[in-house]
Amino acid sequence: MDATFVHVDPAVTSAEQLARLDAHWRAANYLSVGQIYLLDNPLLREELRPEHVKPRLLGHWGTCPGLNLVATHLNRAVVEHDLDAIMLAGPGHGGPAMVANSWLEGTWTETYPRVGRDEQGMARLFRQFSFPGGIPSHVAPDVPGSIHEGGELGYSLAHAVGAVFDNPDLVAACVIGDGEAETGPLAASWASSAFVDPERDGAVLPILHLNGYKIANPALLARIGDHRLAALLRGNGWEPYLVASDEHNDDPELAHRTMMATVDRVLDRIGEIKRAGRRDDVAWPMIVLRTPKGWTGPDEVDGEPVEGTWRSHQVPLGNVHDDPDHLAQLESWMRSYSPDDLFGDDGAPAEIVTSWLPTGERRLGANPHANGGRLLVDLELPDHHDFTVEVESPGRERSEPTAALGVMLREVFRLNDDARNFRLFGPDETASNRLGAVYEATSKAWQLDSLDSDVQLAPDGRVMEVLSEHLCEGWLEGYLLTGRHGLFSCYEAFVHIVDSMFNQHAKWLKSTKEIEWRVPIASLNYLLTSHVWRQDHNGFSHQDPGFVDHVVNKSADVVRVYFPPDTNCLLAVASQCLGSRDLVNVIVSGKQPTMNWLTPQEADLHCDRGIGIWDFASNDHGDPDVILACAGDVPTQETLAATSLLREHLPDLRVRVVNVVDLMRLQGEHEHPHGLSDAEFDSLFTTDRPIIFAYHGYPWLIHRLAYRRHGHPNLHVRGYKEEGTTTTPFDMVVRNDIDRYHLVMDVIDRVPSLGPRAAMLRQRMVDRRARHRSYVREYGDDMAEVRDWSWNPSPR
Ligand SMILES: Cc1ncc(C[n+]2csc(CCOP(=O)(O)OP(=O)(O)O)c2C)c(N)n1
Ligand SMILES: [Mg+2]
Repeated sequence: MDATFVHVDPAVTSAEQLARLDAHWRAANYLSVGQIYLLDNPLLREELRPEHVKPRLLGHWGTCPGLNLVATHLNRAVVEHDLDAIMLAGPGHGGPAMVANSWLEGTWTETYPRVGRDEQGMARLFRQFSFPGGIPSHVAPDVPGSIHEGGELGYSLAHAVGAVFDNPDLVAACVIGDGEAETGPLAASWASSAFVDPERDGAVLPILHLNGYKIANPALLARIGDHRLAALLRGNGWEPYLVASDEHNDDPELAHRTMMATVDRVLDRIGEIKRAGRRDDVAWPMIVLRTPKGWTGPDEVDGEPVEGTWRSHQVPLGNVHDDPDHLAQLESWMRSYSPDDLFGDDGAPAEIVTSWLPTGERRLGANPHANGGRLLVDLELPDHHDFTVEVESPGRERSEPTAALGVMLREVFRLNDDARNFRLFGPDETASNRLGAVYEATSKAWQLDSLDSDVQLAPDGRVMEVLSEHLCEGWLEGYLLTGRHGLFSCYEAFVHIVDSMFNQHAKWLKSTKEIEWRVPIASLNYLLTSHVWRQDHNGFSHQDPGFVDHVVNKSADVVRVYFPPDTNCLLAVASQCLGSRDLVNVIVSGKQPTMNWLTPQEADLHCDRGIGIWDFASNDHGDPDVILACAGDVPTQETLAATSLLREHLPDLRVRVVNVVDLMRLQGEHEHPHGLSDAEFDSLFTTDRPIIFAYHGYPWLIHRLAYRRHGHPNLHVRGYKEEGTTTTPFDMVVRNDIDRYHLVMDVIDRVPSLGPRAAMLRQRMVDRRARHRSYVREYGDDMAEVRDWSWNPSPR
């Protein structure tokens, strides 16, 4: 094997072919510059004057010529290889390039008819870019053909891989910035080569763009030398082919010829790999593209080198309005592309630019995979009642919620086996999260060697396990964006690793809701388990319920958060989430044996409502002295245990138990589509009685959601307050004052009528907490009265 890159001899091709490729590339470059700079005079029919230039110059030039080169050559390959292809721009700040390509192939005008393919349309194309009322500067959802905005760098390759899962004929060409390649998620993404099945999946074609620079610094991979870079890529399962512009960079012909030949070769190689089928030593081909940053732009500005340096990253000529030299340089830069040869008198692209481009849905901006909702087939869901547990009496028996969900997911896999449109993603935790029943229907995807001691690995497995939350998230997003379904199960504490990726996906969904032609896609579903309250063998590092706090910052149109209190509720909620569209659903549920509270029918009703009074636990007869509210499986158990203590010791106290499954019900109806009206909220919580709320996560969130409610001054929330360690389950709740004894104390402290009457009970609660503390230290386990507790209240 070659020690460094594979070199392919430049193609021997006709002058016409080269002229066509170069014309397309120059046209795209011209349009990219035009978008950054011009308000008017789009074809430079007049001498350029300051008033033709935008008042604020916003955009990124440096990456555009590289993206355009890739798009030009991908277009040729789509036609000549009859490819079904999409293109992802990792450096999504190169928005002008992708918009330019869309306009040239016609998809922009089809999507936005106001922006015609003529002079006036070109003026509008230029004006709209990074302009109020226009379009964003990045490859945002507004751009036809985009599934990847690339605003936050790092996710391009993971998205591309997710896109080709179960799309055997799709090629996802993915440009990766050499700066982007320094990010953790992108660095991890190279490992994806071991998860793409040559038979069942399509192919990703990574194009690592070594333009040498980021915003203000050299890029690492451009400086480590060919041997180290090639070794890194090969070690990750890729065979790197090099395409480099000539030494002086002033003759693109060599780049065109090398790119042409190399693209042909790598596509042939992909074909060979797919024909050869599964082998554990597959090295997928990829391209290392070495061209100068800001290629074809100004060579020098104000005496400083710009082309081929970091200075070309954004707007190379910044002072066009006031500096006649800058203005002249801009004009000669734009004229260097010979716009008169590229666009006709009417401003439409000339035949040489577009006559050979792909047509119809083969155009990069029209490929249906990039508007995944168009291809979305409903997930066939089993009846979740087939997996529910029987509950004869509430709070007597326990079951493992996620284990039941695992059985339901097994059936989801079976029912959708032919459609091949569902996958489960997780960082090595599917079994640990007790979802192991899925392995009865499918295995874990794995293309490498396997040993006799390995279990449930198979090249065509549909469970994706890799110890990178970034990859799980990125793959799933790519899978969803191209019209499929999935679920990400993750330890609650470590899902924070993808906080930022969630942000970006939520922003994408919010934006697409405002873009009529984007067809809704399946929701991004998180199952957060192994949660804060039950980290018995892991401790403090694993205790962090804050992802939900992060999630609720996002647009109410997009986010939903569920705390099913038991197995039957988890099944009802999961079933609903799996069938939903355009949302991010977060489900938090423990994997440990959890008390069964509701029958399947009660669970359905409760989850439909999202919040409700638990009649079986309440004795308020419509006039409570106190409301005990709860959200989350462990807080629900502590609340019910507190309720039974109150019923035993203070039988006259009228207690109402309210359980919250759908956290967004707490918000106002004008703030969230699931929000309760004030009237509903007041009837549940009253406006004047104390509310003791036991919440799964950080208590402040409940205040944040309910701060406008009439009863808010009476609301007292208990939750996780960052007290934790490796200890018993009950010790965890005691340390955070959310235990049953403390909840009883809270009630006594807040119900004015109790006062001295309950002083003795309060003291007993203090004593029980003290006894608990000494007991766990002596025996290393919870007291029997806690461990063996079940709901058995005194009669009303
Ligand atoms: C995660 C992240 N960190 C920082 C930035 C800010 N940023 C925007 S572009 C850029 C440099 C990108 O360099 P590269 O990937 O090489 O792209 P190109 O050279 O093609 O412009 C940076 C740091 C970002 N967009 N995303
Ligand atoms: Mg770069």
